[in-house]
Amino acid sequence: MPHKSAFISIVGRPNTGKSTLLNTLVGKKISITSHHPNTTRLAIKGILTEKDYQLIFIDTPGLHKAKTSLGTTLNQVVHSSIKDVDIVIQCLPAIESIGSGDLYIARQISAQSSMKRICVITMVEMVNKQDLAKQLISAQDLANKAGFSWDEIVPVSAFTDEQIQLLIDLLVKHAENGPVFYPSDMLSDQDKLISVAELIRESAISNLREEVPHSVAVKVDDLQERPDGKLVDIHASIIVERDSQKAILIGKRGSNLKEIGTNARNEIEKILCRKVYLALHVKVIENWQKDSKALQKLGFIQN
Ligand SMILES: Nc1nc2c(ncn2[C@@H]2O[C@H](COP(=O)(O)OP(=O)(O)OP(=O)(O)O)[C@@H](O)[C@H]2O)c(=O)[nH]1
Ligand SMILES: [Mg+2]
Repeated sequence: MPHKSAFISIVGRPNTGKSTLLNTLVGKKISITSHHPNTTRLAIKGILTEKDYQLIFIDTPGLHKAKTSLGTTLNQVVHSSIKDVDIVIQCLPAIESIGSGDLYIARQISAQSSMKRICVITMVEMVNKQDLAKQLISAQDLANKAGFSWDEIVPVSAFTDEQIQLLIDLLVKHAENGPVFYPSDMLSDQDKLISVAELIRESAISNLREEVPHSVAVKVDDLQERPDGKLVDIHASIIVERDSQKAILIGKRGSNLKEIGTNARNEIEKILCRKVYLALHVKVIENWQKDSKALQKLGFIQN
């Protein structure tokens, strides 16, 4: 069989299970996830390599109505990630009705005529067969309204792995003959400093409520391996937008920050396969989400 490969963009509204799906498809945590919307802020590649094929998935931020410069930048990331891919997956959660946000996205992918369009109904272990059947019909209607028909509609659960292999098989079916783009042992193209920053952000947002997670950014200031090779020293800044958020993040006598640090350290040790010393510093950059200079400094906007 000739070798096949495809670049596959995963798009959808915020909180529709895109990053969890990517991690399940690749079999490793590549992209951070949370129950808060707008968790993903970068186009993150996850790579699945088998003998006969290589699938390169691109996780994207949830497309939403932008209220800040950050939101606008994130939406631009989505728009550019659906150009020049071979296949696009639109995620629609089984547990929510399909609405205008989904239609907006479907229309965007409708405009890209050359690629395959696959609808993935996520979180199917949460609904019964009847509700799933209704969602499948709504998904079909969505494509009709946007002016195309899906190449496949696949209901899956990233939690129970239900139909994940079927989805992979269908993606391979739609992939064209093509080369191996990345080394077979490479699961992601993510820079080590970014992966570490993302794990710290994941730990921080799982510890926080309501609007605060949106205000959190993380920057690794320094990462050094000790000469004996056994320990990695990491200094990182957690950035928030207001002093009140800084106080929440730190918590009573530093208890929250300590918990955030411990959880993040455990996850970082898994990816670096070393013991880690992690020092976290909390900084305030007033309204950084609305400040294009700050966005540039934090690496969201390339200059
Ligand atoms: N029950 C269930 N929950 C899921 C499944 N997949 C994802 N979730 C949950 O749905 C929430 C959102 O998942 P994410 O993967 O972060 O969603 P996302 O689409 O990447 O979100 P953004 O990055 O904010 O756009 C998290 O709480 C996940 O644990 C699933 O298959 N079943
Ligand atoms: Mg995500």
